[in-house]
Amino acid sequence: MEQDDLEAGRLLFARPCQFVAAANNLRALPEMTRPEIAFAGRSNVGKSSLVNALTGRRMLARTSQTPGRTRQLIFFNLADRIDLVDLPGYGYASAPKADIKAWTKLTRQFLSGRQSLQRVFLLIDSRRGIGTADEDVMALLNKTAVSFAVVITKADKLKVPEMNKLLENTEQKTAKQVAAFPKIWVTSSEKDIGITELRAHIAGLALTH
Ligand SMILES: Nc1nc2c(ncn2[C@@H]2O[C@H](COP(=O)(O)OP(=O)(O)OP(=O)(O)O)[C@@H](O)[C@H]2O)c(=O)[nH]1
Ligand SMILES: [Mg+2]
Repeated sequence: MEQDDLEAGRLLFARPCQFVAAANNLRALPEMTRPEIAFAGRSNVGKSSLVNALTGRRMLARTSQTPGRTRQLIFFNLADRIDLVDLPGYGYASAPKADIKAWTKLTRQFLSGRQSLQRVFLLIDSRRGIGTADEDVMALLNKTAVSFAVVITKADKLKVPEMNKLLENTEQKTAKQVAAFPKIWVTSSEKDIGITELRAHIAGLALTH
């Protein structure tokens, strides 16, 4: 990655990032004023932690050991340039059924019908790899032609050979996805791996609008 891009990422994420809205139904979604990028993935995969790591603010998005922490779509305005959207997780079996259905429906609606949505980051836990629920989400994004990129989280949990195997497997599973961005991002919010690069990539997305 070019030095200029990294610098653009650093500058963008050094600017203010503010809470805009928390939505638990379609009517509560904020107006589409800025381009948006959303963080999607299973419960507990590390979506909120990644938003915090990117923005360098530990407490911006609420994280938790308990899966199912983020129950609404949370919008953050980054530097008046782009909104970061922290989504509720999917695929957490022991959450109350009615709730999970409601989150999934709103999240699905958002992912499939939001014109301002530029890119979805689909987070995959390094210890789990791509599962059935993730494949369902990829199918939805393909169908609705929403561009997505796979982001491996918790990279600190794997040794190099394990990571290489995971990457190979992930590449195989995403190769056939037409809406998938070709590069797979490897990150650790805890150990600050890949965060600088992801910031630069997002700055690139913000610049083109
Ligand atoms: N080792 C390690 N743990 C992480 C990392 N990122 C997140 N975690 C942990 O994973 C757990 C879940 O993190 P969250 O950021 O709340 O996950 P989430 O995807 O927002 O979860 P929901 O909101 O429930 O869907 C927390 O205990 C975090 O500390 C990482 O990079 N490395
Ligand atoms: Mg969360």
